[in-house]
Amino acid sequence: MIENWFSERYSDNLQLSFRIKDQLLSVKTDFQRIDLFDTYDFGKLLTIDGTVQLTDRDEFVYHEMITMVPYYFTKKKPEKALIIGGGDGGAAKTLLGLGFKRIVNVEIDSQVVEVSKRFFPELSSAFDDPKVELIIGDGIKYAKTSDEKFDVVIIDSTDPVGPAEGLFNKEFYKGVKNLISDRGVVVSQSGSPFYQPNALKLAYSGMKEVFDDVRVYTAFIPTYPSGFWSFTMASSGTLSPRNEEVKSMQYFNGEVLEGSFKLPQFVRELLKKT
Ligand code: AG3
Repeated sequence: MIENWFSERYSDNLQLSFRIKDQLLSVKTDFQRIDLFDTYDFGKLLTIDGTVQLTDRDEFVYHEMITMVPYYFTKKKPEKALIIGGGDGGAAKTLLGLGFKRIVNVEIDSQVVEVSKRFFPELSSAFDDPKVELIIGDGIKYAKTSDEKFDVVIIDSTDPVGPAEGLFNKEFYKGVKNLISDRGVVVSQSGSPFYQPNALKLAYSGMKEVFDDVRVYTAFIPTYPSGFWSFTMASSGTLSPRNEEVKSMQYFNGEVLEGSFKLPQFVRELLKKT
């Protein structure tokens, strides 16, 4: 019997493999390669340049954690959000559920949006909502040139190699800072502290140079390297959660909001050194 597998390589000696029923698509775009698989255990799986971006079964963890945590850290209830990356629509969809009035989503690769419309229609339906403005363009340029203000800025990028490299440095964060309203927040996915300490270091040290307060939180995302994932959040002024009842989602709840900031010692050491 022939078995088909997709593997994300973490190193020469380690990989995570999904047994697949079928490969549904493979496209080489101007920016990257996008593949879509139908897996046995995780439903549909989207990869970019061989790295797992989302699956039907566990996308909720990532999308809740990249939106719900910053939501509770703005001074007043946030209304306007900017998403950089996030072409699948998952982050926008969760923000719509929180009552945001305007969401600008800047995605560099129109093909990510197209693929998501075909294979993750529930997520990409966010782009049909009139409150969401989808811009196909370069987030770095957008951050430099826009003068709109947002309460929450979400950097939903790929790993800091290739097109996303420029989303993990001080120059970019400076641009982002100009787009944030009074006591608004920015959050970026910042990789696996275990396998990609560099991603976390880049995000943390870059934000430290630009913002007054920077905090790291983590979540359990089964299909990402090591399953242990970090997010880095920053603001001008001190970060503190609003005193407000916390919504329970599928992963996120009040305990997670608190607990996700409790970091293992090796992560604290890593941050101390940056
Ligand atoms: N963006 C973050 C994915 C990073 C995964 N890295 C990896 N598998 N090596 C996810 C996009 C979902 N909106």
